[in-house]
Order: sequence, then structure tokens, then C-alpha cells
Amino acid sequence: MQRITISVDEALLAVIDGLSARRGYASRSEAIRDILRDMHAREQAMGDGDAPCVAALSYVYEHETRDLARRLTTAQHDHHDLSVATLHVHLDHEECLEIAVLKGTVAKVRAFSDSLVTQRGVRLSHLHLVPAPEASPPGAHGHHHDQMAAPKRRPRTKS
Ligand code: NI
Repeated sequence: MQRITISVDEALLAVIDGLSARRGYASRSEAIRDILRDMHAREQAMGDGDAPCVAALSYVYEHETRDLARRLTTAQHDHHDLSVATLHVHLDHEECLEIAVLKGTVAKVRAFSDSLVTQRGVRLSHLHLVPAPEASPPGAHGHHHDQMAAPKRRPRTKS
């Protein structure tokens, strides 16, 4: 077992302690280990890197933090091949919520998502990956749009 030191602010420490108390973890270390295991398991469940997917990426950020708004926009332009659309909501004077729809391979979408959400000032991010429907040949449009096609059932983790 390795020993590491991490820095957290008061609010986050209260979250860790609240979680430990509520779920009965014996220590902060065990709580954090479980959070990491859970995150790792969810990443594994996202599947094959070469598989095509569409994804909804949401995050909150402070638009005046260190030129963050401009840098996030530049990053999206740099990946215009992955970026389908972005919805921007001004939450209050400081904070913005963005929801980006991405499309590409799982590996590329994850890498782009990681590059955005790991920036300082970006928080509460969530990436929801949806496997792309299998490509069908042109003209083989097998359903009518006036009735909903039943979604394919796939094993998934809770999101
Ligand atoms: Ni805004």
C-alpha cells in the first residue's frame, strides 16, 4: 500500500466526511479508494476505443477564470471534427453551464472530454457516452419516423 498526500478545500473535505459517515466507511482513505474504483469501473464500461459513439458532455465553469471561456472555445474549434453542437447557459454572474454534443470514436471523444474537464475552473462534469447505431447501407431505412423505434437494450452502468 502506498501513502499519498492530497490537498482538498474545506467544502470538499466536508463532502468526504459526510460520505464516510453516511455510507459507513472506516476511514477517509477507504472512501476515496471506493470513489476511485467506481470511476475506474465506469471508464472500463465505456468500452472499446475504436467504437463509434455520440456523447453528451456537460460541465460548469467560471467564465472569468484565467481566460477559461476563450480556451474552452478554442479547444472545441481545434476538435471541430468531434464537436457537433454546444449549448451555453449563463447560470449567474460568474458561472456557465455548457452541454457539448460530441461524435467520434470512444477514445477520441474521451480524450477531448478529458482535455476540457481537467482544466482548472471546470467542475461538475459528466460524460454520457451512447454507442453509435450500427451503420446501415443507404436506402435501407428500416423504420417509419411516425413511430418510435424501440431502443436497443445494452448493458450499461448508471449515469
Ligand atoms: Ni455564460
